[in-house]
Amino acid sequence: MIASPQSALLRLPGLAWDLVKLIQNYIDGRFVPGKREFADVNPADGTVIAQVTEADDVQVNEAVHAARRALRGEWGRLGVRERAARLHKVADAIEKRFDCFVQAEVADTGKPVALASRLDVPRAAANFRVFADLVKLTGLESFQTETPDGTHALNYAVRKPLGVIGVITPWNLPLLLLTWKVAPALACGNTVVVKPSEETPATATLLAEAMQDAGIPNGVYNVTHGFGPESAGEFLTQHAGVNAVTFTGESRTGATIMKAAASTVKPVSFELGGKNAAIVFADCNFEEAVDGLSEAVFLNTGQVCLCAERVYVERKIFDIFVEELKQKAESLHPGWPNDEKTDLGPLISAQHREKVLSFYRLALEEGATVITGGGVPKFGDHRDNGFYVQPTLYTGLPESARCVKEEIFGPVCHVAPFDSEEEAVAMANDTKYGLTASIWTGNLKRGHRIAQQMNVGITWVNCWFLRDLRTPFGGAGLSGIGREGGMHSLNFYSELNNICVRL
Ligand code: NAD
Ligand code: 6OH
Repeated sequence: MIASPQSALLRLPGLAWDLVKLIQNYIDGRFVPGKREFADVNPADGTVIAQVTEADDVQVNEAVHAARRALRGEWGRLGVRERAARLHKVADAIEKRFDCFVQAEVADTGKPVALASRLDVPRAAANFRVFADLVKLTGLESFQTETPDGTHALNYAVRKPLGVIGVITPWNLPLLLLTWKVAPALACGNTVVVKPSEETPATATLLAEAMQDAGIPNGVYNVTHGFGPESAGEFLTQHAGVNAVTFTGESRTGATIMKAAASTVKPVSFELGGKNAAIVFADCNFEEAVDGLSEAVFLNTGQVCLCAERVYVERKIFDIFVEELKQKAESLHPGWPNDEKTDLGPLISAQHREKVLSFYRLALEEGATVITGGGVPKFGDHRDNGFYVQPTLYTGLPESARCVKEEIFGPVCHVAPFDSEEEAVAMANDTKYGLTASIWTGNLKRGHRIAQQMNVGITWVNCWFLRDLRTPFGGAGLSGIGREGGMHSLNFYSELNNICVRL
């Protein structure tokens, strides 16, 4: 592990904390404090693990100006091959600091060390490598055009950076989701000002050190900490010097950001909330489906936008499926992140736990049958001050219930039976969201047929959260605007200039 000014003082939750550190903004290649501070809380035991300096409007302005200057400096002059090489170096620097990144992510989120080591940090490095390779290896279309007088013209498009990109990200997969946007933005030659979630400031800050290691020039990557309204988030989205905003978070926040971006007609890319359905047929591979659904409902304590909160099961196997999923839920070990047995972390904050528990209460009012969970685990130690909830399964709710319609974002789902394919498709599609669906069947013809009827951006057949970073990623309806991933990211983060040459 590499000791560094930002990372050296982090400790794993569950071990003794002897120091509270200051997480600073990173502007134009320097770590800078702000006028106000807020607390970074460890969700596993509720202790304050760091203070974070909030960027005011002056600092956000400085960051945007630094990013604009960097566009005109060394970064703007680099060819695509060298830019790609530097992004590979960022990935190398992340891998070199692997343990630091894991510790920082775990400290902020309380998620199991095993999960951060398997998912979050490797994906951060992969995001840089994939977009570095893609931008280097892919070309753009060209057309030979016939003109009315019988001559020809040649049309070809060139890719230019959009400019300064505002990147606003949530707390559930902080580093994965931040780098999912920063990597393609930089690959296309842009510069960025990021505003990570106020709940999870650490890994975005550590990434600044990886950028320095990799020789990314000052001003290319800037970090401004703070909140949304009347804070760094709003200052960034309203700033006239920001050329585009890419945002992952709640649908309601997306609507607010869209209004802010409208005044300067900024392009936006939004990855928003979901109320995702899974459809399980009686002919599925039963064990694989139970294992898959257990991941799809409980991974990261249900705090993944792709998670299934509505599970529809063919009536023939409904009772046995519910029983098996219950066994899975009850076999999960909530606990300290650094305990190898732990496979269920806390929720992110006291406030988010209150939201999830309010849905647990609402489910009862709406007439749900509680199959398992519905409360808070008791540990008898400091974890009782953390933000854990029990993994929870409900049945028996009408499709119109708020618990079936609204995103909860916790380790919870409602399981309902269906009798026909048409009924399952209709129920799955009966939502204002449209992020993901998963279909579990031994009949691939049926899998294809249903997949094509899903009003979502991503459908998995006999799998869930199986990612190929070249594929389009995003949501329909309230779940987002646009697609990122592969060429879709490159196209969002570029200004395409079509050049028509008469021959
Ligand atoms: P959130 O919308 O509350 O916050 C996300 C970010 O937006 C934070 O950095 C926050 O500070 C900032 N923000 C809030 N108000 C703002 C404003 N007015 N102007 C500018 N910035 C503002 O979301 P969250 O609670 O952090 O994350 C959970 C949500 O994110 C869930 O709804 C989840 O489904 C969604 N999500 C979606 C995807 C996806 O790919 N579709 C991925 C992850 C999370
Ligand atoms: C949402 O919580 C998860 C989003 C995942 C991705 O954006 C991805 O690229 O895998």
